Amino acid sequence: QTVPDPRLVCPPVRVEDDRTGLNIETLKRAFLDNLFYIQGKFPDIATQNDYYMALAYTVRDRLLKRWLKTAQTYTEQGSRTVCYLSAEFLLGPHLGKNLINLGIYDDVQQAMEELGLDLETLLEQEEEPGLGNGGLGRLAACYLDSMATLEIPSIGYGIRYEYGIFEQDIRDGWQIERSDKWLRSGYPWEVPRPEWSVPVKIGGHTEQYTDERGRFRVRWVPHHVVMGVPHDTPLLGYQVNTANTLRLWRAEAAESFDFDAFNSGDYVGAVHEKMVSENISKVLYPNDNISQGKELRLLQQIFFVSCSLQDMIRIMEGQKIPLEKFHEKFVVQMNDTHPAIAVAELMRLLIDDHCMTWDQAWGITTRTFAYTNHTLLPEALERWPIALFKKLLPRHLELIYEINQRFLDDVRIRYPEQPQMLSQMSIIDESGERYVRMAHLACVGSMAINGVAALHTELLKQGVLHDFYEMYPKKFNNKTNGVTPRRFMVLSNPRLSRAITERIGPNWVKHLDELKKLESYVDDPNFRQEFRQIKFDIKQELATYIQQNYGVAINPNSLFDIQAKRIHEYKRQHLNALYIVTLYNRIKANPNIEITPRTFLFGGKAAPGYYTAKLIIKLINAIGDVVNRDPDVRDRLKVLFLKDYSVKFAQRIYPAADLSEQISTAGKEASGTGNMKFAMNGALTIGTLDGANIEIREEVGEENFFLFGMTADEVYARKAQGYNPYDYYQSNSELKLAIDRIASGFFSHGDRKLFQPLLDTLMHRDDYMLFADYQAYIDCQDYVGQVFQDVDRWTRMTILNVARMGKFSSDRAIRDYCEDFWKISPVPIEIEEYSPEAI
Ligand code: GL7
Repeated sequence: QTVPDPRLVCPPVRVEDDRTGLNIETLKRAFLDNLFYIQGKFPDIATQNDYYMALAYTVRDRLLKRWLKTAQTYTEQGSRTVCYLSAEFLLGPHLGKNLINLGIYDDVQQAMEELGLDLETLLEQEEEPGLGNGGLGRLAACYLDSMATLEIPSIGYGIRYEYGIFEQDIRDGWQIERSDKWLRSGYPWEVPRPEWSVPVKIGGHTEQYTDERGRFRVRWVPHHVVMGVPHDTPLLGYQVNTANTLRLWRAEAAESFDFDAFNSGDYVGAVHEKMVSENISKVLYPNDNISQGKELRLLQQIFFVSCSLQDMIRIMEGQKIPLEKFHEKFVVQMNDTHPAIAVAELMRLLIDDHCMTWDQAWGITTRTFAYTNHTLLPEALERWPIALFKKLLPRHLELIYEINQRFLDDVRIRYPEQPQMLSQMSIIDESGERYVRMAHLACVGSMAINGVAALHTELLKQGVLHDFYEMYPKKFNNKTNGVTPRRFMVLSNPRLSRAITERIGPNWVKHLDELKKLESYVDDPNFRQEFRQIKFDIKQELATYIQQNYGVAINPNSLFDIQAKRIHEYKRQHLNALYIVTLYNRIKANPNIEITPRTFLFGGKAAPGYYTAKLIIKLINAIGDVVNRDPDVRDRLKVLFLKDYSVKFAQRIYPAADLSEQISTAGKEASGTGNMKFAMNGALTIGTLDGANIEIREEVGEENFFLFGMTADEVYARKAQGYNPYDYYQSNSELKLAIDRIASGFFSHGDRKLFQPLLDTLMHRDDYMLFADYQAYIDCQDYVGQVFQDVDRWTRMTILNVARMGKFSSDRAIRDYCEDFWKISPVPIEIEEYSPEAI
């Protein structure tokens, strides 16, 4: 270790220092200072965005000491670290979360007030980095929050997409996509680290050679090289000093490779090459649960995986840990198969670049990786055509062939009498055009394989990964998903959180199981009254927002029935729509019918190329247009599609819900995490026995959950018998009436063709079995309406839901990962000047 020049050693930072101090006066001074020196504005011409930026920098300053200290501690201790590899991180806004985690939310609110500013307005300014599609990307963000809070050394590795998930607008009832410009007004939360850039090879060919020590080696001569530039964001835990790093890679052209063109005078050609390289991190693929198999997507995967693994090797070198200990220093968790190429890339780095033998490299690799599967949907399983692989990753393909050959030798020994096992389990699909099956590569290369809810893990073992389960039963385990209560309760629902803390103290925020203590308040009239009042006030605020932004008046006393998630046929937003049409038909048949007033709210994006999902959005809007205007309906029904659903908007939605729609076809939703966020905020769930719904119901009690529909086994059995949706249509008069009303053009200005594709699919295929579940859903919804009238009963149910959600904290999930196979324990971070309590 070199001794630093004493003149360059930082003086100890004082508590009242403008960059670290946490009292209100210091915060104000720091804020004004940043407004002047960073935004370059006097207050009289500053915009709300300038104020937001000044505040963001004020808060960022207060993270830095913790962040650097965290990294330094890990380096000094050589701490074992989780590397969470994910193509998506759906972070949501940082400012509010950082204020909560630093414990300065109220003080900053007051500081802003004293400056004549409104913290809420400033929080609204933040454009969230929408670097994910839905549940999978948000889960990664919740897990990083929990790892920091639990003081677990971790690095999140991903891609710094210039364009995140598109912005959704609705025009004439249709979804319109607009590009997302999250970097437009500046992004204060990251620090670029160009000095740690790494090269990534693409294309070309391989050559064999014998090295100076007479060893047989392979050299990869790439077609070109792309540079990955790390952009780091500190992620502070809740009331701890730990601030872990999210490291996102941005693609840049390697300087050297355009020189030839440049020197020969083709300046524009050289710049063109640069653009092509930079395309890699340009845009997030906007598909949720669908694999499109595009070349650029494979490039994105190898790009961030290679950068990340090279970065890990650099970190080990910096800490002087020999590379043989890679699997002791790091556990690499693969979030789905998007990073599964890592198995081949680590082999390549260890063998080709670091001269290890095959067996040594394979020993390390298979002790390093763990794979989380997030879906059973066949259209989401990634496979890449061999030809594409060979073109972009010729060396990886060779390595995968070798991995596969050795693996199939094991299969042959294990199943000498069953030759079909070879083709079934092979990493290469040879049934037609040849493909690399990424899930098989992930399974062979990992020490642990997990599903994301109990049912999902069971179905994996019985279904898609059955052969791997037979062969490696000990690798398989379940890790039911969780969500962070810091963002989805404390930040998004401060009033509920305060009411809870007043009763049971503040510890529940870090130990969500303590919510159990609320059960003793379930009959307390004060608490019940307060609980109801909070829900009502939040509903009223949402009603005001809707009035202002959509010009639709909604009744805050009505039942707020909300389905907010990506639009997908398996999630069955159109089943929900069929109930709305059914209610409407009942009103039209009998205008004085007694029904519980309801407001149906939808939110969620459809993949731009998913036509049926877009048609479902149009259908919901079309129904809303008619129902919301029909005088017969009075204020009993309102239907609204809320545009551009995002993490930021979700935080407003969950607290306002009475009823949470979790109505996927059983066996299709791996877990769901919105289901947890709604229930934590006192919504009751109407749901199928799918994903984590099953475990939520187990926890809250079956009497506090509205269950309907077929089980996953019944779904398979019904399909096997030969399912004919048309029979249901003909024999169920309310279903027929609902379908016929849509088909008649009633909701589409007489256009009978508009919804026909959707209706045809339902009547003749109905892959997601809406018709089979229709009656059970209608009955259950009618029952929900009745129970809602019984205010005492409903309140009791909602309190018990909140009280029993402890299991669904992402802290519990992360502890399980740590204990089960990550084998990592907390590393507390000490900061000289303050104790965590003082934060
Ligand atoms: C998903 C599942 O669909 C969802 O049920 C699950 O909660 C989430 C996180 O585990 O992962 N799988 C998937 O491909 N996407 C998901 O949201 C996009």
